[in-house]
Amino acid sequence: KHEKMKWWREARFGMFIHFGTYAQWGGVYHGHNQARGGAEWIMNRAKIPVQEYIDTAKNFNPVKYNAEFWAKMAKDAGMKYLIITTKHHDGFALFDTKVSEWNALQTAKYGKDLIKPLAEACKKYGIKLGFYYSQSQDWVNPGGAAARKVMSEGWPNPDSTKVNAYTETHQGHWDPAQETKTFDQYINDVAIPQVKELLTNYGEIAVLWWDTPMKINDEQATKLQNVLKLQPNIITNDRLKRPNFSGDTKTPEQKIPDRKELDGKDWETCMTMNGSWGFKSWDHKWKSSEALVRNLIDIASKGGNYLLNIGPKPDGSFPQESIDRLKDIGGWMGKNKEA
Ligand code: FUL
Repeated sequence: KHEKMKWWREARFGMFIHFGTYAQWGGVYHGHNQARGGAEWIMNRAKIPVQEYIDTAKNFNPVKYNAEFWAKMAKDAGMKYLIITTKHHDGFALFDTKVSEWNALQTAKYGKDLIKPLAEACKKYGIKLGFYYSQSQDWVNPGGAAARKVMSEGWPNPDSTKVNAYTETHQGHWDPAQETKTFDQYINDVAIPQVKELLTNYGEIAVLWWDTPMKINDEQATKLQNVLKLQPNIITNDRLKRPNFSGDTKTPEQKIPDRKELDGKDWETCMTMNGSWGFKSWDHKWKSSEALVRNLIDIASKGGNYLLNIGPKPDGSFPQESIDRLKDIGGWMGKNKEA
């Protein structure tokens, strides 16, 4: 274990990327700003019907997506690794998958694998590549889990009370299309084969970043964990299943632990630059470059890693505010190297 953790412990700084068809909504549903939470949650928060969400995704066409630029931005900012959402909770795969048509190649206008060029670009720039994969929640592939989040009263439509009552009796689901298969079928027929594809088709993968460990049982988690043997040196986080599957790293979210909380485990603070992981058009509360550098110093001095997030726009470009901050951090890094 020590050996495989070596690069990670020295890395200190990585790029998180939350990209998917949720970027198209930008935190707005039918003219209403999303009431709460990250913009990548809009489908669940607004209880968007599965078919409507798919129909919107058909127009997903990130023509400005430039994997080389993404990897170079990470490199120039002093980051050593990059973790991308290959599939977030909406279940949309950014990669070539044979087990579901709900992917960037078959459903979206774009029609191409977004992960392949990123794997090549990361290799070129010496950036380690990691995959985020939402193993439990999947709101479009039938059988996937859905966290129970209530809609705000009257938002985005007056029927919210009715919808909330429905999700209450349907394990968080809001559309019958989500329940035509069992969770076990989803795990066996979608999650496991997709993780196999991810760990087979893109070369060396440094990290598997699981998320929201709900509904999953020990047997299902064990099966997913066994797939990791395809990449003997892969590092995983603590979000596959709780308890019993602690993984290699702890994942404080949006916060930096106090010294007294640290217990000798490897940890990585993931954080947004504004308030959302996925692109949110109307969130202008950006942290200053100075605040981000201070966070990095604080985290590094405590022995952790900083995983700083970018939520690309629907056309695949980085928000200018994110580019500005990455450049500032890179400048600070450069100055520090000279000194
Ligand atoms: C959370 C997710 O639900 C968010 O959407 C985001 O991916 C964050 C890093 O983890 O728990």
